[in-house]
Amino acid sequence: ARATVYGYPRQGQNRELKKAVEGYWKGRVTADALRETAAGLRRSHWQQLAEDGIHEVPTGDFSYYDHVLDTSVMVGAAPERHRGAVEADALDGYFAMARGTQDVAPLEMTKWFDTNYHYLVPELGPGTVFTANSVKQVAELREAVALGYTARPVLVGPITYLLLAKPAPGVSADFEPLTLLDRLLPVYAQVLADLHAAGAEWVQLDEPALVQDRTPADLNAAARAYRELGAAADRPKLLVASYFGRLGEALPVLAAAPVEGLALDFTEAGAANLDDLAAVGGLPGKRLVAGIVNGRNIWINDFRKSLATLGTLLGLADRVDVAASCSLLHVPLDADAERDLDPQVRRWLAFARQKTREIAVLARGLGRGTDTITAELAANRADLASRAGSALTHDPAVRARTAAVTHADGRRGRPYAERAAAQRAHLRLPVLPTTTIGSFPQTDELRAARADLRAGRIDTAGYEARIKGEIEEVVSFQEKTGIDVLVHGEPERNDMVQYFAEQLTGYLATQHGWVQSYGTRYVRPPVLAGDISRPEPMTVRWTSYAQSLTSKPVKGMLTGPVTMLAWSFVRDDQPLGDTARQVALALRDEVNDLEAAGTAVIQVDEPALRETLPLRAADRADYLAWATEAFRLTTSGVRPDTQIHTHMCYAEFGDIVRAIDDLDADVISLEAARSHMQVARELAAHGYPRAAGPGVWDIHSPRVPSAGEAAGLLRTGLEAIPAERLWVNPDCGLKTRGWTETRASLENLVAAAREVRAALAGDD
Ligand code: THG
Ligand code: ZN
Repeated sequence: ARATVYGYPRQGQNRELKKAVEGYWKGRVTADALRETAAGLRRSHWQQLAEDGIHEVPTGDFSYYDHVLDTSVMVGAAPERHRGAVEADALDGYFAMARGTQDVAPLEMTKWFDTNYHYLVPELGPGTVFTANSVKQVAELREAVALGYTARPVLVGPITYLLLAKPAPGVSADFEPLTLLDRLLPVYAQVLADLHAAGAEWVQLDEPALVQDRTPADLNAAARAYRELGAAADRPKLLVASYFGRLGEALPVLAAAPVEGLALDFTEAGAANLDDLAAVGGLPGKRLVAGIVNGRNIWINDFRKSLATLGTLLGLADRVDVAASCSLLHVPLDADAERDLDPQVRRWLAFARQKTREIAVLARGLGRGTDTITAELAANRADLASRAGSALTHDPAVRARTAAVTHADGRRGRPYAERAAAQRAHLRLPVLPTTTIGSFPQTDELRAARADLRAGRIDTAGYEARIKGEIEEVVSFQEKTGIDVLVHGEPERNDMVQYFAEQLTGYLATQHGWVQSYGTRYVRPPVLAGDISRPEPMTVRWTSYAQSLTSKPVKGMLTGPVTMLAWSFVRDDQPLGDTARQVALALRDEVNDLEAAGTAVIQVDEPALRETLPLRAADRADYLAWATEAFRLTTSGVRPDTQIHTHMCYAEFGDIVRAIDDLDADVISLEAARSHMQVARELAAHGYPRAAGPGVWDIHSPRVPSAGEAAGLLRTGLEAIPAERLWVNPDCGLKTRGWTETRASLENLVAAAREVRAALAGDD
């Protein structure tokens, strides 16, 4: 059996790629130097893979920014507005599509399935003409071949590419990109021919879109695509890869297609693939690549379980190879770099390098017999046992507390109408109250102060003095501007998940565990490894300090349990719902402590609630049940007159509007400025009974909205939501904005609220 992977982290151990690309943007790195760095990274990645025992390395998975954008370039589908830039200079045109220019908007970015990676959405229309451009794919294959590697180019498959696309600006919203399939297939056939000529024996076509619910028309298109590509005269062998779950109804389609290989996910998410494969009679005459090492978490594999699955697969295909369940893009590079971690805990972790070694061991055990890997099996068993028996993963006090949770713990004592009356009396806010989402600009000085603290240039007292100074400025600005519900501005927080993870027992932080989020931006997700508890209050000091400076209410700010899970690497040894309940109880203590310290308004953000929605509709009810329950458990320990807010940052949420209602938050703020208050109409259409703040300032752009413009949006909001339930706020937190536009925009926002209030009073 062969060991292989579908893709590898691109950035390098010290994020050399980020530095080179951003340096190029700033004019400090030449195009040649950037290409040099990129080629050096590819070389070192292939070398690592080969050293770690991978027989067949991927090519073409490398990217300066995003592999879906690379696919758009490969099929000649640059949007009209970027054509000039692309023709003038391929590299600059590429970055113009990714980031936009002074005059031209970039492609839209959205999440890659249910991962935390974001891709650039292809824009297509009835007029789209595709042309083959295999330069990048051919060049990277040649590099690997010249270095002596057995290489397999990896492409986004034609069905997934079209299903991820959206109608170009100006094209009717009901245009279906999949109708372009017949035009796209000859282009793919040409790229395959070019790769064949360059020496590819196999080419991989990724079709993760086929693990989602698909219509019969989609499935027919997939059948047609692979019938046609399979019939091409001059082509390499084709491996169609699926990942992120079970293929379901697409499995018989691909099994019957004239392609030489199929890759399936056999981790927990794709477990049903095993029975489904047996049900279609296996893949006689085909190569099966078994994605058995989880490519999305950071835990070591269970070799015995994997070998049992692989053994079953042997009877179901012509040959069985071993891989990770998906590209290793979604995990950090090397757990051995985590020198600060307890070595005991380190043994439980597998990042990309450790996973490739696991794949190699499993391939050897499968091919040559388990007696060739006895030492590895023993070590694996010991590592798994160490994790299962650890005090970190099993805290009896946490277990007892979660077991004792009752239905009533997740319910506010009083219905919304009664709470709203109590809160009106308690808070005495004007109609159309103004507030912000929580964070204020994270200035260079603040980041420098954090770096100074880490480097020991200032002590804790010096750092905290700077934080207090910043809170004083933020509070005084809000008072002067006339905001009604204030925030402390979150200057002490590096990241809305990391900040809490660092303070909760059961979470581990990494030093170098970077994972690409989009383009040159990376996150370092904390590892939710064990039972979660909160040794002491996490935010009360700062919120109380801000409250001591003003007589207006200061809102307490927390990250909700679902987002704490979504932006972490979560444990895989218990159901997600159980983990969420532990985090919820820890956060509930924080909510209650905030209330006890005199905080009358507490916001629990859940920007990731929709992101983690399962790919298949059938799995969604279960998810939404534990997710909403965790939020309610977090927020239901307070008095009726304490006002619970939540915030989510996406404009489209039709598929979870019921769940949002179930959260039973008193106030929700949402992204809305770009969509002209569409969310307000959606909430109204659903009969949403509580208060809402559809954003009137799009903070994702430095543009300052005028008071008139914000007032116009408020009036539009009032058509859907009555005045006594409408809040006035920006779309999202302000940490990425500068102070200049923050000052101007918030002044305009308050002026807009006053103008509309006055008009409402005049109507009476
Ligand atoms: N926090 C966490 N996860 C997230 C987000 C977050 N995932 C989804 C979304 N928000 C991703 N958005 C971003 C935005 C900016 C950056 C990364 C992800 C970013 N990163 C810095 C960089 O790469 O230079 C590194 C930041 C750091 O030093 O920690 O700018 O808000 N957890
Ligand atoms: Zn937001």
